[in-house]
Amino acid sequence: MHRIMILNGPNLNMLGIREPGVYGTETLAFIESMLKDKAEALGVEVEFFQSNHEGEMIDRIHSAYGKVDGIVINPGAWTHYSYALRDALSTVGLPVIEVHMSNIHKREPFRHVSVIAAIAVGQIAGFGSQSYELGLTALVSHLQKS
Ligand code: CA2
Repeated sequence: MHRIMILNGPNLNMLGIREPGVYGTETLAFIESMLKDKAEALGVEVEFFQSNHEGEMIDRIHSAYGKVDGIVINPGAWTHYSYALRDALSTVGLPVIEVHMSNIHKREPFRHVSVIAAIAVGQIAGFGSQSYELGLTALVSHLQKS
């Protein structure tokens, strides 16, 4: 059975708690429980991790090496500037799907750039919490093809 890590970067622990207008009313715990159901339906195992600390996230990515088959990540604002996160993801050599709840391409110009996208299998943005489900589905079909 494929094992998938679902990662969330800074401030995403605040989903559903602050500014529901921007990112919706669902909490991260709720999204993770939806993803657990989706994973069961797809026949894969998932584990979740969220951090507001870049080094902690990088350590977690390193720990995925040899233990998981792929990564779905919403890197939050790190998306736009963290070469350290990008290097960590490319170092472990696992397929990565980048997801965003909002459509980063129709927001402020600094959000149009992703330093992660070039090392990802693909990017999904703009579908709210469904972006995660689409990302998980895309990763599973990628793993089944390879
Ligand atoms: O659209 C996305 O999923 C983002 O990755 C979310 C990040 C943002 O920096 C990216 O440009 C796009 C921000 C997450 C902030 O989450 C909050 C949750 C609740 C209240 C305030 C912020």
